[in-house]
Amino acid sequence: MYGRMPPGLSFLLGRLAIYFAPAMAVAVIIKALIDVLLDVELSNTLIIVATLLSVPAEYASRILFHSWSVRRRAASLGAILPPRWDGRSVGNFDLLTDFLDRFHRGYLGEGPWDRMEELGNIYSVSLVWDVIYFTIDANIMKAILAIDFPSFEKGEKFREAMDSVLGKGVFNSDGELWKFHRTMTRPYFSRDRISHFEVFDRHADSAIKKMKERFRLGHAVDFQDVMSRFTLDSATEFLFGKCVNSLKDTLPYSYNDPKADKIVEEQTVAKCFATALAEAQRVVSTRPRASHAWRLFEFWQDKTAEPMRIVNEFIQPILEEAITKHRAAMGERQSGGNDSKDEDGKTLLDHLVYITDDPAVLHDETINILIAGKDSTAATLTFAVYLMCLNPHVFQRLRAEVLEVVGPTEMPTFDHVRKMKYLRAVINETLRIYCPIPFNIRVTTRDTTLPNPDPSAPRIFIPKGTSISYSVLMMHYRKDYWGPDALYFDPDRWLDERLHQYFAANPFIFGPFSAGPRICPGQQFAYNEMSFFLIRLLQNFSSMELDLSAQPPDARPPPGWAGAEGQKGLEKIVPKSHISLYVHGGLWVKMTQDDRN
Ligand code: HEM
Ligand SMILES: *[C@@H]1O[C@H](CO)[C@@H](O)[C@H](O)[C@H]1NC(C)=O
Ligand SMILES: *[C@@H]1O[C@H](CO)[C@@H](O)[C@H](O)[C@H]1NC(C)=O
Ligand SMILES: CC(=O)N[C@H]1CO[C@H](CO)[C@@H](O)[C@@H]1O
Repeated sequence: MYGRMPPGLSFLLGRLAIYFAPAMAVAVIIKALIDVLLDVELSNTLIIVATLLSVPAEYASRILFHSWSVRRRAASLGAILPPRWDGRSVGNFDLLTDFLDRFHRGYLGEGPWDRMEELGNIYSVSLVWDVIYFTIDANIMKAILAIDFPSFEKGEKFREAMDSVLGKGVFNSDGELWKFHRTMTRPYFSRDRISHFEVFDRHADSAIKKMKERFRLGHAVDFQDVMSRFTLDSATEFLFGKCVNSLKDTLPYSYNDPKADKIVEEQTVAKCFATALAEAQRVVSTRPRASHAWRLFEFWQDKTAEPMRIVNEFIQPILEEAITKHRAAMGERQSGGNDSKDEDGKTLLDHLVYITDDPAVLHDETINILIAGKDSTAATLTFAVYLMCLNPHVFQRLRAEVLEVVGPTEMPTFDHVRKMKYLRAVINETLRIYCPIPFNIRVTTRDTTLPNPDPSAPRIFIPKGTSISYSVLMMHYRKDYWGPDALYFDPDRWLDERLHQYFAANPFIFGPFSAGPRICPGQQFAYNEMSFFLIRLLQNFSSMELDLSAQPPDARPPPGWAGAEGQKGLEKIVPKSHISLYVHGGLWVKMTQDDRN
């Protein structure tokens, strides 16, 4: 529909067609009828003014009719509407600008999420006449993601905003198409992929080596940047069988490092690829905030076009090679050759070429999984190290477990990982406090009802076509779910009596990997990758600390945060989110090498 025309132009023309064309057509017909029947000539100006006025009038009556119809449909299902948040200005523009402003300047979740105590854990707000529900209720999320799954989809708005990057892959499709992609990628995730550890090891070693070189000369390292490279290199190797080798490039120096000025950064393939991929993701993640109107901000040019050109320059030859190789192998097999049985060594691409040789499908599928898996894993590792820097006793205790279970130099195995209870607790607690995908959204495919947080009250109505935004992060901070210390980092809550009291009693209060049919298929993969890396890191380093002087001045927490309850009051960095969470300006750290390594 939006073909090759500049996005903004096609958007405007489309809207004009929707709003003005029918009114114009009716006006022309009426004018013609009056001309013929009454023989009266109406002035063209009158017709045009009437047409223009009819548009807002029609829009307003449509809204009135809609809200009447919603109340009637709710009543027919015996359901009620949720509490409503009303701003002070027409269309609630004041709320919208406040939300956007606090999204940029405030702490995680500030804006739409901080009136839950007052309004209840679900409410609706009409932003520029578009009704959105917001919720942090575990039972409602369970309904959206699992119990009433068919009534919710990612929706057209999200899909269109993401289309130029994610295309039609599993992360970005709904309905039958989603099912097709999900089935197609399943074999890749369900396999017990022990051999992954060898790939992790190679890349973990490059990452640690790079950091050691810097620490030895007294420089700070942006750990977030290193993790982004580690997950990029691992993911490209798993998906394509071809690593971009971003860990081979020089690491950046901090802004205050005398070396920072002297380094001329070379534009390697890896750097261009990583930068382009990040830029494309940044662009699409900001689009939904402007609803359909994002196209106005990219009026003449799709801002993902250039970054995606660079990304594709890397991926396309790999896909073509895989297709060619597969065709040759098929030919060989027919002429009596043999089939490689080396399942564990297969990349995702190797699996996919058996199902399809459509380059577009292969492209979208691999890009989707790359994007779905890379940043959230890197974020968890980054925030785990950040939290260990803030809580040295956690670092020491985890290191003791590493040395006890794995030993100072042994290669970590899957069995080791399984035995390491404290490691799992640290990872879970990191995922709870800094949920890597903090906010998410679904759209209803039909009228339906949601459980009321107050079980004695009627269910809550949500009409077809309504967006519902849910925050797993904010759910993780609820004291009624997690206890009075919900806002504080404490891995022990996964090991002591609190486990049974809270999480074990209601597992839906913890949802970093989502739930239901669209639950993250990479969960086990991610736990393995993160566990492996953390074990290697703690074998190699005996202490770690933040280097706050290296943190860029515009990336430090505002003084107003100090003393606030929970992690906000303890923050030494500024956490932000695009699709996934990240540390604004990077996480600058220093670590001490273990003598044995
Ligand atoms: C700590 C790491 C990770 C976290 C927190 C995480 C979280 C999530 C979440 C919340 C979703 C649901 C998104 C939604 O439905 O809107 C998801 C979906 C997905 N994740 Fe992960 N993920 C992680 C790692 C990975 C890895 C390593 C991979 C791949 C190797 C992966 C592949 C996927 C895919 C393909 C989907 C889409 C599934 C679908 O829509 O059916 N994830 N992930
Ligand atoms: C079968 O394939 C393997 C791996 O490619 C190769 O080492 C082996 O020699 C092949 N065997 C035959 C009979 O072609
Ligand atoms: C960590 O969370 C997962 C769910 O993601 C759960 O299955 C597991 O039991 C938790 N681990 C610990 C140590 O509590
Ligand atoms: C880069 C580096 O020095 N990595 C080391 C980390 O620790 C393990 C376990 O002793 C070594 O095998 C690695 O060489």
